[in-house]
Amino acid sequence: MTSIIDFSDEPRYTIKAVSVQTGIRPVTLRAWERRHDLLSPHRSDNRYRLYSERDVAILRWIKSRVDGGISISNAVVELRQMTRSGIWPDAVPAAPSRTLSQPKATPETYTHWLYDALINHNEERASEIMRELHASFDLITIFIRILSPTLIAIGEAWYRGEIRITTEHYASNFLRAKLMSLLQAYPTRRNAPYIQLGCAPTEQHELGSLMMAVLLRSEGYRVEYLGPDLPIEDLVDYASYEFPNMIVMTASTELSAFEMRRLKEKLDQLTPAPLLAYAGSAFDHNPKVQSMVPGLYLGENFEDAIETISELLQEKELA
Ligand code: B12
Repeated sequence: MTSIIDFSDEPRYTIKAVSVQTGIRPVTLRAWERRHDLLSPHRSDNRYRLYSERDVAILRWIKSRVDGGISISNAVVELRQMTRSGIWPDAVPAAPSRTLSQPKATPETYTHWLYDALINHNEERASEIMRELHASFDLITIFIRILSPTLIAIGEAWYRGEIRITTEHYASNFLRAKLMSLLQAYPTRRNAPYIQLGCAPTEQHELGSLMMAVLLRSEGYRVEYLGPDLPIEDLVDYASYEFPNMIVMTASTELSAFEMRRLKEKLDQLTPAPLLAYAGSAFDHNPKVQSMVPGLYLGENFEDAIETISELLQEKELA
């Protein structure tokens, strides 16, 4: 038997990859980390958690104890007592699960390939790349390390006059369609906490919001994606009979963010009032815009935002 201490402690896996390997949902992983001080995964440069082989082995061991009927707090105490006296438990063999296949290339190389396929309007190749990405990487890696840099490179090429606006539109519409079909591939859970997402009035940049909608659905939430340029009155009216638990709005310009300054006041008149949160580049690194719009700013990191949303919804449930 291999002991858990024999596994590498080099940071490697994102939370999604660990979730696939262990069968523990990301929300639960974060809750165990927060409430029981179970692990402190390394944080990458962009603040995403990275877990080691040893972390995965620890989680498998803890899960086997919990599955066996022991409470999570007792399992953690048990592990701590053992490790304190220098004994590490034997590793629990991995249960068969959906494993991601070995990627053909790094996320950076895939970014180049996708950029080339899109600026050459090569839809077949771009679709093939998307299929490979889904087979080999978790959603956070695909969104943050491949799709976002591809979009930024396209925006810069357009800004420098190297590609036409038609090409930029073609590329963002291609990615929008892929994100929509990903969103629709997840089941809609009627009984899970209900989150509506969309973009501020005049706002057309919707891909960040759409990515977040996919991530939240993959976490098991009931998610409705409402699209770009939402009129505030209509949004409030819709919320008044749909009763979402939370509304998440995005804005990339001060102007569109400013359009939302009365939204919280209006939503607070509903019973029950939904939670309101914001994100998007208008707020990122701009405290003036953050303070101008009442509501909670989620930050620019998708993983942290998911955690904040999970905490807020739990608090709301307890209230
Ligand atoms: C695609 C695109 C468009 C598309 C959008 C299509 C669509 N369906 O979304 C279209 C063609 C509509 C468009 C229009 C315009 N665009 Co444009 N666009 C882009 C481009 C190429 C990519 C944007 C994108 O989707 N990025 C991917 C997302 C994921 O990244 P992000 O938005 O930066 O978000 C980050 C964070 O804010 C956060 N985040 C975002 N959303 C959310 C949500 C949650 C919940 C959380 C937690 C986090 C989060 O995550 C991201 C990663 O950190 C950028 C280039 C660039 N450098 O970004 C230009 C860019 C943003 N656009 C720009 C401009 C100027 C415009 C126009 C004004 C052009 C014009 N003259 O008409 C219009 C504005 C329209 C409007 N009123 O909104 C400028 C903005 C400059 C500035 N800082 O003011 C950019 C930077 C291009 C450039 N180099 O000049 N655009």
